[in-house]
Amino acid sequence: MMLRRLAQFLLALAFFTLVSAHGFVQQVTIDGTVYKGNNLNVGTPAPSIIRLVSTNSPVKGSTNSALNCGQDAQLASLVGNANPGSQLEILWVGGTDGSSNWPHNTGPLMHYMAKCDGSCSTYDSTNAEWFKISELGLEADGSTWYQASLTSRAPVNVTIPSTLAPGNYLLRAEIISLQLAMSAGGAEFYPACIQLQVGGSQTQGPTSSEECLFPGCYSDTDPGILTPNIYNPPIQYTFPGPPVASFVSGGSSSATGSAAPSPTSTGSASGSSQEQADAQTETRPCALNATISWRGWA
Ligand SMILES: *[C@@H]1O[C@H](CO)[C@@H](O)[C@H](O)[C@H]1NC(C)=O
Ligand SMILES: *[C@@H]1O[C@H](CO)[C@@H](O)[C@H](O)[C@H]1NC(C)=O
Ligand SMILES: [Cu+2]
Repeated sequence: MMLRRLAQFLLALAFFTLVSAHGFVQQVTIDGTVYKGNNLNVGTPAPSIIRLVSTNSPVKGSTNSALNCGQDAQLASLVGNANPGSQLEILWVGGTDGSSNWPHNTGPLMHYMAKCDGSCSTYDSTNAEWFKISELGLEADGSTWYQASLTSRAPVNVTIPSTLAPGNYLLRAEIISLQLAMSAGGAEFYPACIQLQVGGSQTQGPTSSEECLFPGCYSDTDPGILTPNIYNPPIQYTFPGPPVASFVSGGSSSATGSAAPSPTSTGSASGSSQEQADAQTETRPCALNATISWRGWA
């Protein structure tokens, strides 16, 4: 058993030293309209609705200012048009140009929105009041994370709340990867901000108790961020941050996924030991130079 895992580790090491280990949002589709983002390190970015980050590396630590919109996130020059009920598909890719796929498979996908003061193309989101519109954790089998489907290039689906009042909004997409989250500070945060203008004539929004700041919404010891038992089924996962805002009803559910309105998702089924081994193999990339990762293999 140990030898097999060692072999898998060495294979993963060989593979992942060739490709970059983390990723970023490369494209957003709103009701079928494609909005391309920029690849990383491109020099002068092309006009986009996606705020460009400086690196594909994760944000570490719940008080990190980059938790807001990502590492060194720059204002983008465009805004995307959306409406209440609009369907967004967010494409996360690996590396710096999308030639590889998203590498991680363990942890939640969450989406927040915040009102911009004026156009989101000029809005400094440091003090933005974020409210949660969706959270995706484990699929119905209780052991596969929605995040795992990103490793085969599935987009993340999110719906603009069907009763949201019109205005300028940032959409903050976030992946948390938990493969190193057995110790405080180990969780990897990948935030990304998308600039929108929401039309329509709806009237609703969050209450102030449903809003928080980034950093501010999380703590390094939240049960969904410090997760020592994340590979021990049955997995009991508690999403960090505020609950999905109460005005967001069924509107946050996509056809395939479900935005669990409750803060906890419980898995009862335990995957086969091969699935578990595969899952752990795939989590190696970010563990490469973290010696603590060996604890799980010994
Ligand atoms: C988003 O929807 C597509 C199409 O139904 C599906 O293939 C994909 O798996 C979904 N993404 C996630 C992360 O569930
Ligand atoms: C490896 O460690 C260095 C220095 O601590 C860090 O900057 C880098 O992001 C780490 N790489 C990975 C893949 O975790
Ligand atoms: Cu990574």
